[in-house]
Amino acid sequence: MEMARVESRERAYLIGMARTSRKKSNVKASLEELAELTTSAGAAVGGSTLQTRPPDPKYYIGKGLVERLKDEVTVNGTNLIIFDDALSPAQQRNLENALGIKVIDRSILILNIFAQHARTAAAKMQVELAQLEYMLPRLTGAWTHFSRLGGGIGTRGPGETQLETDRRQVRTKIAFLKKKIEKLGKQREIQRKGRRDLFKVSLIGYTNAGKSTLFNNLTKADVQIADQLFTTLDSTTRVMSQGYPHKIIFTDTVGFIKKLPHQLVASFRSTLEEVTCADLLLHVVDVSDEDCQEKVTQTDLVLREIGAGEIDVVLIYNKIDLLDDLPQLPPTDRVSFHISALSGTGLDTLKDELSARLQRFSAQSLKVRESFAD
Ligand SMILES: Nc1nc2c(ncn2[C@@H]2O[C@H](COP(=O)(O)OP(=O)(O)OP(=O)(O)O)[C@@H](O)[C@H]2O)c(=O)[nH]1
Ligand SMILES: [Mg+2]
Repeated sequence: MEMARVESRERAYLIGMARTSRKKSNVKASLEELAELTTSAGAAVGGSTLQTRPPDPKYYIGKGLVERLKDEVTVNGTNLIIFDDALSPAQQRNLENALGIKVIDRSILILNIFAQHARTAAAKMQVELAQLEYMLPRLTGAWTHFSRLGGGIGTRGPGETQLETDRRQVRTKIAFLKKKIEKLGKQREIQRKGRRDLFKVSLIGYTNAGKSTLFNNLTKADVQIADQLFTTLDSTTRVMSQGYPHKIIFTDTVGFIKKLPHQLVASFRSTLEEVTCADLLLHVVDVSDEDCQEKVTQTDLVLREIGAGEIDVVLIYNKIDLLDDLPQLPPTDRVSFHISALSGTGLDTLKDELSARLQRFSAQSLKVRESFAD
């Protein structure tokens, strides 16, 4: 049985496009990440191509490559094409008609991984909403024949249910989900009000940086950790007092990625509000990753997008146990720490910093309360 499953697995061919050759190395890194996303979603990567040219209105890629892809399909058994960039619904449809196989883009892939990893009711609702919002403008053409092209990536909802493809039903479902998510947001708001006077620290960063590992280490919680993209989708909060001068609240939450579909950012707003209400952000960075500077930049972009760009940030350079020497990183005016969340190296120094900031925060809020009392 296991054999049959592997045989029927989707075999994907990946395509990235650089408008100028200057952009090539960025696109190459992005393609490598697309390959990771593809395997995370459960498909095999059969090959990839990086084209340097302006996009073609009809197929996005050049006609020569469309011909080569036909060979990929017949000779190598490719049954899925994944683009690193967003395709217009028309381009997607033209390519699918020319090749006879499913064509998707990075956004659908990310949405699909979120759908597979959603465990809690809240995460499931938020992912489904994002998927439906993404599909709605596409339902006229390309999407409806996904059912003809079979299941797999692009058709899965949370919990492996098939997504609706009827416009009217999709609209009704969107309205229903929005209402339920709004209710959930209100509950979270009430919880947050109860913690108004406490020092709130949120762990944020690129996916797979080690946020949950650090969170577990700081709080002795038992959040799931895995070497894959988007393990954590919901936020977890713990109040700590042991080892700190006052109560402190830690929150672990969903990771960020380059080109995070904006539908996801919108529907995860209530989860991400834990981040926007924090007093301090611990920006966790995997320094063993060659591309970590670019990932810091991308994370900062998402932070600004969700309205958390003004919050105090401490950089946490994580996974130093994987390096022989401390990493050479460009100078930054932000406070930074080198740690290994896995082995615990550097955590004492980080905790001292948190204690000091907590003291200052508590002294400040005491002053504010006294001035109100006067
Ligand atoms: N060597 C080493 N590995 C680490 C360290 N911290 C985390 N990891 C590993 O990195 C992988 C990702 O860790 P997580 O804590 O799940 O990362 P995350 O940032 O929560 O990831 P998402 O929830 O998927 O966004 C796991 O395999 C961890 O064991 C570290 O300090 N050193
Ligand atoms: Mg995590």
